[in-house]
Amino acid sequence: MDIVFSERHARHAGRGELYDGKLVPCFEKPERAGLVLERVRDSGIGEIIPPVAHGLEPLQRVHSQDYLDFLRTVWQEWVAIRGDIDALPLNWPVRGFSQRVPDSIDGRLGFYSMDAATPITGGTWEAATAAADSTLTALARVQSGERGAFALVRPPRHHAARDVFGGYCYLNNAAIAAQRFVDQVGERVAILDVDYHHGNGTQSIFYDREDVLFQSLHGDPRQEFPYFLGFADERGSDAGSGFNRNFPLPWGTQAETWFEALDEALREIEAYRPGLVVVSLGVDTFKDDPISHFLLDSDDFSRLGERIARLGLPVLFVLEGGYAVEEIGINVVNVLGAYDATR
Ligand code: Q9C
Ligand code: ZN
Repeated sequence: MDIVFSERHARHAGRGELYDGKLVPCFEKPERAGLVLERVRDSGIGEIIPPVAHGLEPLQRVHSQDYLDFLRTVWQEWVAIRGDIDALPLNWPVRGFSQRVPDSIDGRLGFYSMDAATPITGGTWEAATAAADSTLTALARVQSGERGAFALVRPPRHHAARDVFGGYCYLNNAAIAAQRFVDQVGERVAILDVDYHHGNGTQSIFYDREDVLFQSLHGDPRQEFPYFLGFADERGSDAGSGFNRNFPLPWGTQAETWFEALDEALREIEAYRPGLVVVSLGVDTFKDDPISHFLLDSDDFSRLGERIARLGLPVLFVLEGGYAVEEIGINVVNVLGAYDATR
């Protein structure tokens, strides 16, 4: 399997996030990608190739132009006023507020975001666009006949919506790739989101569409971030009715329960007969993940790779969360290695 990777991910290195009432070092840090890369190299599961630039057009198919302009320019404006410290939002246009885009930089940071855990730094745009290019390059490998490809990218993506950043995500690359495939190939896409957190951004982008099926297993939003989306009764709207499926699971969920939900999601994907499966591959379901509460073990990630392979469909894997830095490389390679070994 081809693995697409760019060193430019390291340009995004946030200093801090607001967590449990404190500004703490970011959990989503460059070492994550380094550790996955090291394991991928050692395992010999495939060739590591650099991304090809794809420009802004594929991003514009998923994100609004005003949001892309904001992300691209916000740092220059922020650093001129505040100096070289991370930009973090502090105010949000909640119920009863106008949805007008403010002129003030603090107002716009709040308008385009959903949490105070997702800093914008001098290298955020460069890293996020490199991740988009890597994902599109991996997609091109699958489109040219590879059975699977892996976008080894950060920052992650699945919380980013059409015009919202948050949950450590800025551009929704899984959605960008799915849309690209629909545009270029004209076949349907299924997105399987196995990150511990609900992929609220991906869900919202495709919620009213029947040509992209979204299936997500995640911590129950009654207990877990992102708190306000990811409930079982969210089944899609309009033409998209029935093409969104959430499996919210409680803290402490063990492998057995998790795999029952996975099998149901896989059955629905099989019945949908997509031309491509995009896997939002978060490994923060691991038992020792520092911010999560599921109990999967490293071997369970091999079982996941096997079951995905049994679909017999082309798969684009994109890295999402996973913060137990020692083990994330092992867990990711277990998924990919088992996928490759299962025919
Ligand atoms: N007390 C991804 O895994 N903070 N994002 C949660 C809960 C945000 C995770 C705090 C977690 C975002 C891609
Ligand atoms: Zn996550």
